[in-house]
Amino acid sequence: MAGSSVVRTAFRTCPLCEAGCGLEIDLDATEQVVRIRGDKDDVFSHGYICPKGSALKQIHEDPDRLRRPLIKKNGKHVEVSWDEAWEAVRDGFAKVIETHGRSSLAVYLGNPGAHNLGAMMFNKTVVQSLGSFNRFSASTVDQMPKHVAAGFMFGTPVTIPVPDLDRTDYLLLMGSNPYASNGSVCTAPDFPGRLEAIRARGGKVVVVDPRRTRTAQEADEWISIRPGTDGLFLAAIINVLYADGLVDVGDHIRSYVSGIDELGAELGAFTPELVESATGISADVTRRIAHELAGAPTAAVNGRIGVNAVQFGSVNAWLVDAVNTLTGNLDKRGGAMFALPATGGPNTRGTAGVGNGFRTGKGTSRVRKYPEVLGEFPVATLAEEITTPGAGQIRAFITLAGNPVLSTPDSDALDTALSELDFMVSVDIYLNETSRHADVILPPPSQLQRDHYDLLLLQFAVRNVANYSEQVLAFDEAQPDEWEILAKLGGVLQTLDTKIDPSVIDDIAIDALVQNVIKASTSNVYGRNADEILECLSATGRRGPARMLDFMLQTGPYGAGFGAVEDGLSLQKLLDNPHGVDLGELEPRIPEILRTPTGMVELCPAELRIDLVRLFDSIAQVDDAQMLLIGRRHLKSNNSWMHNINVLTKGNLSCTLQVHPDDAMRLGLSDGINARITSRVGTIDVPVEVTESIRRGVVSLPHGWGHNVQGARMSVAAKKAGVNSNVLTDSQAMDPLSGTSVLNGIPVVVQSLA
Ligand SMILES: Nc1nc2c(c(=O)[nH]1)N[C@H]1C(S)=C(S)[C@@H](COP(=O)(O)OP(=O)(O)OC[C@H]3O[C@@H](n4cnc5c(=O)[nH]c(N)nc54)[C@H](O)[C@@H]3O)O[C@H]1N2
Ligand SMILES: Nc1nc2c(c(=O)[nH]1)N[C@H]1C(S)=C(S)[C@@H](COP(=O)(O)OP(=O)(O)OC[C@H]3O[C@@H](n4cnc5c(=O)[nH]c(N)nc54)[C@H](O)[C@@H]3O)O[C@H]1N2
Ligand code: SF4
Ligand SMILES: [Mo]
Repeated sequence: MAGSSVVRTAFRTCPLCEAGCGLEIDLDATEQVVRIRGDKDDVFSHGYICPKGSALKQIHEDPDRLRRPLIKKNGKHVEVSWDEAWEAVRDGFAKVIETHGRSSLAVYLGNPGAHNLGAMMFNKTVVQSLGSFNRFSASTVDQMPKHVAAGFMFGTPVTIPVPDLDRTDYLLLMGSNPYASNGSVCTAPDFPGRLEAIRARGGKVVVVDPRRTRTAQEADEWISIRPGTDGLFLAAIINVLYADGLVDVGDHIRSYVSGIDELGAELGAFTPELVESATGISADVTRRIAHELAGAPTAAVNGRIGVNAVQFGSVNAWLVDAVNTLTGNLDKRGGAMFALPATGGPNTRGTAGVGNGFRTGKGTSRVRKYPEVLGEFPVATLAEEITTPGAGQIRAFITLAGNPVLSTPDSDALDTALSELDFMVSVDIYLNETSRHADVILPPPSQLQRDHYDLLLLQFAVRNVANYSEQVLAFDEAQPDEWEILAKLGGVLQTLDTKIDPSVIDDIAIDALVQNVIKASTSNVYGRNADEILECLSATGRRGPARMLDFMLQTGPYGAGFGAVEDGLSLQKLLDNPHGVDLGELEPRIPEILRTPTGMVELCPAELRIDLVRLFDSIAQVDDAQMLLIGRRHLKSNNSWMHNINVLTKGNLSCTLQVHPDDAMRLGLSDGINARITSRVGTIDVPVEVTESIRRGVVSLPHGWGHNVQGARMSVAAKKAGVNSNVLTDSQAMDPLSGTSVLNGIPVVVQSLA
């Protein structure tokens, strides 16, 4: 029996997705993981786990996972010592900087970094050490529209409301399939269970999606929408709220909302009748949903990938929260509320209730002149920045936990561009589709060998909690931690010297952080002595991210303030509570949370309103005969990088093109035969899966596949390679306000290859 050899049990938060489930990890006498289960005592996940969580064992043990640095020699990757790798990094950058200057350096930050304490603390060291503005990330194929909308409405890009899942009476879920994904920018372990609880307590769940997903099947109602038209549907809902006298933001925030009349005027033309042929949703249904939202005791609208990675991503994100506000549900129990994260954040610091607000376009990309958003350029512009000659052309490139060759639009073009670079470094655990282009690959330890705290996603949690996980398994010999790799990479970039010690960079960083916070009059350590605090922090023997986290917890909204607040939070308190610390239900935060210059919720900001003209014009552009491609996710897959884990990929290949039976009939397609699918930028052949669960005129393909490339080292994934859907997505198609790529609603032609 597996349990018999267990000598110790560790508790740890799963870092694989936003749910952050608590895991119970049994180890034997040789420090092998025997079994991973959901931690029943976790204060947030209560024992829930999905199949990916227990696969942390298999990821750790995967023979293909990199344990030593690789250098490309004569076109082949070979293992080298860390010293040799760092020398190659220094030499590579030195040469490019000497020839082309620092403006030729660029970085891409991938998704796993958002769930990684070391990366959250030290990615910025790399970014700031480049000396160029060429920063790209997975955000512009993901949630950037939410940051833009939140920034203009509430004053900071992370002031994003989440549906109060556990107390709401009515949930309208748009473009999200939590039964597969567990939701997103809405941290809620066991999201499906929380949806079922809404229905069990007499509430209603409505899903808007072109696919009848598992989430739609389990809901009270599925509304099938034409891809890309959610903005019109939302505009029509708002139109009804005004026309039928249903607008009431509620007494709780009435004096803090501006732009109510302006928004009504802007959307006066978007009647349900006008948009119904475009959205495919009858005017009656739109009216009914508007009335249901306004009439429910509490209600919340939530929108994710299917309404963010589309042509009106930012408008959609804005209108979702406009509906929440107009129906009286913003910042209300059971409505759309804001978390109060234990580590604090941009909306807990500074003066409560007012701030500098948000802006974009502090610079533009070199080639296409795309405006900067949150210090980044759209990843859809990356390939052209590498291939277009001229001053500032990207010649050296770093990826930090990213696989843009499979994750970003027009992948073939990016793949080719990466092969033309002078120098590339990847900090990654695999030699994969992207990192095979790297001259040097620096592998961090496995997830189980690192400590963890979800610094980012707990800002969007449906309940306030804090949980810290210690490293479960020891490092392999000579293995630096991920934060040490990042700090050193930053140091080498700055000094072009390999002798730089990460701990020196760490000391400088914590010193700067402490100096800053003791000067803030609203902080709980205002005016304290920096040396005294630094001594307290260092007395624990902790360094790196753990030490910084301790400082952030102690000076956060629940913090102990280094003795200033009795029973307050500190890292020690989290260590004493391995199942997490529950900080309670979400509480109203308006007006304190606002950081707009006016101190108001801006319901109709000029920067977002400007895109309504394009939204209106889109009605006339809808073409019923045009096939549209959308994406999807599978429970046992995680973006592009977990397909090397046999326990997850065994069984049927999930990389199929879903087609409605009527379309299949018309196009001569049937189950298992190959279809050829062509977009403006690419063509791929993929097996067909005929299913009633997809809307007519729409086809669906998951992303993150296409592992049959030369030079990668993912032996399991290569056997079930699938195809890369992003060969079809178009780098010219973007949400203009956020620079987010259009990954859903791609015009395609589908042909039978039978
Ligand atoms: N068509 C289409 N494209 C999409 C999407 C879609 O819905 N449709 N979704 C988009 C979304 S939401 C996202 S977030 C992006 C993801 O885009 P990316 O972040 O670029 O891609 P991932 O597949 O997450 O790849 C993560 C990389 O990090 C490595 N890695 C894993 N764990 C670690 C770690 O702990 N440390 C380090 N250093 N490396 C690690 C993996 O080996 C892999 O190379 O894809 C986007 N692309
Ligand atoms: N198992 C698993 N879990 C994951 C991931 C994973 O790859 N696998 N990735 C993680 C990441 S990085 C993220 S960002 C989250 C994403 O989490 P979700 O946002 O829930 O992502 P999806 O499951 O892709 O659901 C998107 C839904 O949008 C629908 N859709 C497509 N186009 C449109 C449209 O125009 N309008 C509407 N209304 N719907 C549309 C699709 O049919 C799909 O059902 O998941 C995270 N969790
Ligand atoms: S849902 Fe699965 S992958 Fe996500 S945190 Fe929980 S166990 Fe990990
Ligand atoms: Mo994502």
